[in-house]
Amino acid sequence: MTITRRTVLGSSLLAGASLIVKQGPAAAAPKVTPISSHVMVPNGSLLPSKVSGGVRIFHLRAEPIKHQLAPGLEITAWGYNGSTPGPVIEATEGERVRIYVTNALPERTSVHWHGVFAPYGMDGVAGLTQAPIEPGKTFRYEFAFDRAGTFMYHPHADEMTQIALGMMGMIVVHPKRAQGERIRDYVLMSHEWKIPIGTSRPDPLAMNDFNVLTFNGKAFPGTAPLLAETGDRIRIRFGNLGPMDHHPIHLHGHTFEMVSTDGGPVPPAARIPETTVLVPVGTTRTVEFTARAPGDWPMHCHMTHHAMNQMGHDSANLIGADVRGLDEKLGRVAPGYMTMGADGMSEMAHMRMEQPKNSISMLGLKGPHGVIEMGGMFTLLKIRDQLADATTDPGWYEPPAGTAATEATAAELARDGIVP
Ligand SMILES: [Cu+2]
Repeated sequence: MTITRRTVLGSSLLAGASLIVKQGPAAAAPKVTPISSHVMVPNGSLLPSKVSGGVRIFHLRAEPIKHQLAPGLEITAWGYNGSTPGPVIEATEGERVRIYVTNALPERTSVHWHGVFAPYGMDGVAGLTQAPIEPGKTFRYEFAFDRAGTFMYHPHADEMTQIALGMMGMIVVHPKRAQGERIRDYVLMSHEWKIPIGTSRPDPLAMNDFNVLTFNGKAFPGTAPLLAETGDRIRIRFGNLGPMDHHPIHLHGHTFEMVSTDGGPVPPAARIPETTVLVPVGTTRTVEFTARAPGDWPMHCHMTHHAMNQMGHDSANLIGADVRGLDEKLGRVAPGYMTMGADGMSEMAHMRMEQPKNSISMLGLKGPHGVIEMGGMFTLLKIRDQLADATTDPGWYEPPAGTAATEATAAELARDGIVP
């Protein structure tokens, strides 16, 4: 019996750790290819693992959790190992894995390995391929990742409730032969929640009117930025296990190509340049591109309601309404009453009106030039010519003097014959 030291997977944003594991006789153990590089998971983590007898071993715990979606909004959700989405499972093509799943939920569950070619009996469909994992029980799944790619995991028992409450995660399987390319490899999982203002329990019965949209379980301004240096190759692995909505994810200032889906690689001849990639429910979409220029480039779902926080969708439409006199009249019965919305909604983000506890309606973020009136499925790709280090937010980008939009001067208007 020999004892060897191997690196275990740590959170990409935390230091890696080491673990001593016992190994069986070398002759009996299948060869395990060590993972050469790790993906980065903004606001998330990697599921720790250890290798024993040539098998990579993981342990998922399905459990109720407290989770902060954004500063000011904490929910009671269900997740894995304390988070939603659960930690990313990372392995290498050809590797055999053993994944233990402990059910600490009040109801039965199972785990389906979405897109993975697992043996039928490991497919994780409660009642069909296996008995459900009852509360308090631990099941063992074991299979080999026989192809590289980006996949997902989620329950296949009371799916509507369990997924809506936050049970899902991503799987990254690296190719056996490392490509030798230096690349910033990011994982972003989308989700949507219905959380009535002032409550903390996502509504699993919701079929529309989702009001909090997240990347890796965070709504802007809770989303951590992605970082890169000018000229870096960047890979972003998007996954979507939201209940109902597909998300067209748009990146500013760049074009990218979709290089693979959970079905496999896209042949190079079929790749087309895009600025937006549609990530339908139940799919992964992996894009690659080069960091073109410094800036704090927005990346967000282009559905406007998905880049907002807790908007009410059942109010009267006041745009363009003549509300003169209304404030005074209503002020008699409701002192301080002020009609909003007649000139647009922007003012709400700037005034940050008082609102019920535990709610983030119209929560914006103070940027370098005023309030950024975005929320939800919105984050920033911060590119600098040089970063201090791989994980520290470099602050706001200031463009070189004379290269930003500013108010036109009278001389400029006169020069170009523009009459405002
Ligand atoms: Cu969307």
